[in-house]
Amino acid sequence: MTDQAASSSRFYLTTPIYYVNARPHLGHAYSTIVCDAIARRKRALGIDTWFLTGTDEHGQKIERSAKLAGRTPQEFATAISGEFRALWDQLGLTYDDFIRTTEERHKRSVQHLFATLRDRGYIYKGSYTGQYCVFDELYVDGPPGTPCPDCGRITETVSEENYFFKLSAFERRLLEFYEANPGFMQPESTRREVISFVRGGLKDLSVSRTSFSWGIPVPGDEKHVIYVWLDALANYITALGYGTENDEKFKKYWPADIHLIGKEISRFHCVYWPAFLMAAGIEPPSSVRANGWLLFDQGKMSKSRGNIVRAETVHAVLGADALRYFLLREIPFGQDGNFTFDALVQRYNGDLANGYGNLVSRVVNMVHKFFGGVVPQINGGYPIDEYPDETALRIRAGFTIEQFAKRFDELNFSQALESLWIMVAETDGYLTANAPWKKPADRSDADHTALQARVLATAAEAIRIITALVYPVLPDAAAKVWRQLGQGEIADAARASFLTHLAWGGLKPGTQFAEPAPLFPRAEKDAIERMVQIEEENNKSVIEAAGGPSPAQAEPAAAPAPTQEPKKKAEKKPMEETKPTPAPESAIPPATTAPASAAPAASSPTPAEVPAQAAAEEKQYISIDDFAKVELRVAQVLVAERIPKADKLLRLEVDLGYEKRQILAGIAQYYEPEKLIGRKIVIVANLAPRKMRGLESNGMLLAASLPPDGAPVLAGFLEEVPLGARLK
Ligand code: ME8
Repeated sequence: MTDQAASSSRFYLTTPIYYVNARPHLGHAYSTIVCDAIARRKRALGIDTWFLTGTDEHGQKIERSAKLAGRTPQEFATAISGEFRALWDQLGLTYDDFIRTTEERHKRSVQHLFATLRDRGYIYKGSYTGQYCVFDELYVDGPPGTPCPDCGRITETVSEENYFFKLSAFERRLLEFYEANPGFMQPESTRREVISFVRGGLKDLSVSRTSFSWGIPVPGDEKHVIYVWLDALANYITALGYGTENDEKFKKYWPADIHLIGKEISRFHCVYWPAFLMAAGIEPPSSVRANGWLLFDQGKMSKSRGNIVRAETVHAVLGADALRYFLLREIPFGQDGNFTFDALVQRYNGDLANGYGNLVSRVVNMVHKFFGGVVPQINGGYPIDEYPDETALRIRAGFTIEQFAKRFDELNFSQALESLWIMVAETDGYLTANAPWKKPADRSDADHTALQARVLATAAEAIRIITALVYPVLPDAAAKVWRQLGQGEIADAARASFLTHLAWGGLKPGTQFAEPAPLFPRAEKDAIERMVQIEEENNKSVIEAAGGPSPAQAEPAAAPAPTQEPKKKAEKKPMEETKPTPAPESAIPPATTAPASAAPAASSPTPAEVPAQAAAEEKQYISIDDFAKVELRVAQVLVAERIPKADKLLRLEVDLGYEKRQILAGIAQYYEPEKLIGRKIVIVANLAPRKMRGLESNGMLLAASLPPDGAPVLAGFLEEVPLGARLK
């Protein structure tokens, strides 16, 4: 984007649409906040801006999460989607539209896209047998048991009749497109990765599924549902009314200027999406920009790792602006960045409370004290030569306006803010050097008043410029300062495109200041403790609502094993001392906190009931020797099949490394047999053999049991483990 886009009259930007399998966390907030800051600046530059966000609600992953939570997929999706939207509203994010992929407008438009692709000869029917990662909703090349290249989880075997998209036909066109549009993908690491993926050769892509039904039916062949990524990516045009009579927005805003995404979904956005669009005869987006990962305790913040922090927590203690400032200032956009409460509070106190906030308060208070709150006229009276800093400040302002714009528009937010804070520091230094609060004995009263007028009017003007520039990042604080400076509502100024004519000299003498009001009260030592405590309590309530802690239930039917995340030993973080057991990925809020539209399943225990049940069960301890009698070992599923006339049982053949066994397991209602093949599980290896339905079972597998109906979730491992390894 940068200059070109900034000078065009319309701007369309999007966030990823978030999966509704878990509640929003700071990682989701990060991408959405970045978009909000961009959108605010564009609008204040007089650019007709459309900012889209939403939720991705179809697919196997959501279907399974809903089942585990004892809800219908629609109920489940509505509850979590409502949480995303409520959070964006709480944080004051100014999205123009929020799309849900379960909405009729989206479904119709996706079906139109599918039909268009088929009519244009890019979709054909075939059959797919291969591996699939449910967690990433990704087709993976390789034999059964192959781990997903993105998340490392063991893939499932899928064998289905599918519709295929002729992705292979786009290899050359995509490479030519990347070449002709060097700004299409950023950062550079993403660009290189995507190009090498395409150069490696593209196979046709399966774009429908038949083994489950939670999706948009293929038009004319309703036993197929459309592949969730085709469904999801299409949101960027369906929300604009593509393929409907009401497509003015599509005509006006497409192609998107920026699809802002997390780096892990670059392939979908830089390969599949432009190929789908080219095939449909639609122009690809202008750019895809990938943010890096927000890390916490050295790992990617994600619910399945149990290392999340919620935006609500920071909002409750320090406010939304503090969170926005930290994310944009601390993390160079495109790189991974650590989130720590320590660093957050340090930035808050250093840059906001003691920096900008203190500067504003000093100047506004002095204008009140010395000039009755009215901006004084700067008039001769006191020789300007003695205050060369004043000229320097004016030059600094001009330079900052330019540099901030350039850096911000390149999405280099961190350096943009760094340059702005140089101006904060210089304005502070200018005040201190001229000390308008102190009259030296050898200065006349008239000279001193002239100095005060000059220095305070100059500093206030510098603050006005800083505030206008920082508005997209600190909208709440900027609104307060704008009022204090007697400038009225900053939102009105933004609507009147105030950033297009931002220049030194806008603060007129005679302007009446409003009363000073605190901006960023200093965060005391307990701020960190309070945030940690809020997180702890939240996690506790999520776990209780889900039926008690159960570490093995991170997400449905997938052995969690993220491989590409840093494995460094985590430093001792404030969260660590008290970090609770990770809440399940599928955990959704108790009905009391869910939107009214999401009725709880009738049989779900209420949050109050669950702990009560637990307390009722009397604690019975076993000794370590008792535990040692149970031989728990790692095994891999080689064969899995249903048993005739036993609808709950599966027959498994598992490999313990040193021997193979047959085990019967009552999980047939929850796991498709073919999807278990290749998975590593945990079994009780020394359980006495017993016969069921005429077959001998030599062991028992371990699974968490979820309320309300005891749905099992198989235990698994994050790291690679050899077969037969003993659990102790
Ligand atoms: O991938 N650090 O949805 P999702 C930075 N539905 N950003 C993070 C993050 C972290 N730790 N965690 C999440 C999907 N994000 C699909 C997208 S789009 C057509 C479909 C942000 O719920 C980041 O933007 O897994 C990432 O790409 C997105 O949330 C993933 O959200």
